[in-house]
Formats: sequence, C-alpha cells, structure tokens
Amino acid sequence: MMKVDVKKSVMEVNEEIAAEVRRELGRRGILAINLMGSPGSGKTSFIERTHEHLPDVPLAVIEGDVATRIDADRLLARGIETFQVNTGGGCHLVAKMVQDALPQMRLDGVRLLIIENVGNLICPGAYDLGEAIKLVLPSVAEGHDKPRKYPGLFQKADVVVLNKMDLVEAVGFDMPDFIAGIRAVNVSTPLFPISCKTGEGVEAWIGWLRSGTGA
Ligand SMILES: Nc1nc2c(ncn2[C@@H]2O[C@H](COP(=O)(O)OP(=O)(O)OP(=O)(O)O)[C@@H](O)[C@H]2O)c(=O)[nH]1
Ligand SMILES: [Mg+2]
Ligand SMILES: [Zn+2]
Repeated sequence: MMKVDVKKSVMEVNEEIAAEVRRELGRRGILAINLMGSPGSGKTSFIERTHEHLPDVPLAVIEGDVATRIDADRLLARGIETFQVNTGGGCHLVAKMVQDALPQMRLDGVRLLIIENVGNLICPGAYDLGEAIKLVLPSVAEGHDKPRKYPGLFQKADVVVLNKMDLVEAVGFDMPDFIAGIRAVNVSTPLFPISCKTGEGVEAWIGWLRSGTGA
C-alpha cells in the first residue's frame, strides 16, 4: 500500500512541475515536442533532419541520455542550442529535469524546443514534461509489431514518425500490420513514414509541423 501512495505522489509532483514548465514555455512562445522512441530508432538523426528543413525556425534541444554528451555534441556541432541531461541510470526524463535545464539555455528568440527523451518505449509516456506534442518515433528495424506490444506509448502519441523507411525490404517490415497496430490503440494519430538517411518523407512531416503549429 505504502508503495502505491509514494508512487502516486511522485506522479502528482511531476504533473505540477510539468504545468509550470508548460506555462513558462507558453509565456516564451515556444512549442515543445517530447520526442520518444527506442534506443537507436533515429531520434537525434530526426532532430538533425528537422533542423535542416526549418532554417527559419530557431530551435533548441534538450538531450536526455543515461550517460555521455554524444548526442548534445552532435547537435552543438551543427550550431543547435543544446543542453545535455544525464539521468545516471534513469530510464525516462521527468519535468524537473526540463525545468532545471531551461534557465541554463539561451532561449531568446527560440520558437521550437525538442526534448529527446531517454531511448525507451515504455515509461517516458507516463511523465508529462510540459510539452505541447508527444511524438513517438519507432523505426522499421524494430519490427511492425511494436505498437501492439507497447500500446501505452502509441496510445498517447499526438503524432507518430516511422523512421528508416530505406530498410523496409531488408528487414521485411509489414506496413499494413504496423498501421493496423497503431489504429488499434490510437485511431487518429497522424503517421509520417520517413528516412533520415535518404530524406524520404521528411517534407510531409515538416508540412504537418508548420501547418498545425504555426512553427
Ligand atoms: N538506414 C538508416 N539508418 C538510420 C536512419 N536514421 C538513423 N539511422 C542510424 O541509426 C543509428 C541511430 O541513430 P540515432 O539518431 O543516434 O538514434 P537515437 O534514437 O537518437 O539513439 P539513442 O539516442 O541512443 O536512443 C545511427 O547509426 C544512424 O545513422 C535511417 O533513416 N535509415
Ligand atoms: Mg539520440
Ligand atoms: Zn523510466
């Protein structure tokens, strides 16, 4: 019993901080995306592609990883304002990490904030970070059954971007089954198949982002 009570209060505290983060981002006119997906699905590559296609939209990134500055260094090398958060073993970000990162970033003029969550298809969906959009980014390399096997995250997704379309043939990815799996848990989420390697499909994602958000 105690354990359940403690867990609930941790979630409640997170909700409160997320609401504060959301207000702060709203005040600054920043649209925030919580980018979630398995380790290696291509989240950082997706940020790089998105940045390339939105040269007119000032971007900042919070990079969540268990360890290392590898992803932050990749983005900083491209001139993207990036703050690295290391969870030291934690398998998801919490709103407090975002709240603590924001004052340490140069956000003047920034319009879009992408928060790359720790690679994980399970618990990141349970922790509101104060974002406007929950974006789930699986890749075909992980297999078409993932929406059925990890329904929680796909159910919460505001948008799904399916990466590594260049590998569909190589891995025997069954697109109709993947789509059916998504629709079983989330009837309305938009789905954008892309390849960060070839650039296929990236324009359609950018079009959605611009039209829906004014970014
Ligand atoms: N073939 C192919 N490879 C890709 C594509 N996108 C990313 N990759 C490769 O996939 C690997 C992982 O890409 P990352 O962008 O680092 O993935 P990530 O999700 O940020 O990884 P973590 O932060 O470690 O969870 C790298 O070797 C990329 O070059 C793609 O569209 N096609
Ligand atoms: Mg990454
Ligand atoms: Zn976790």
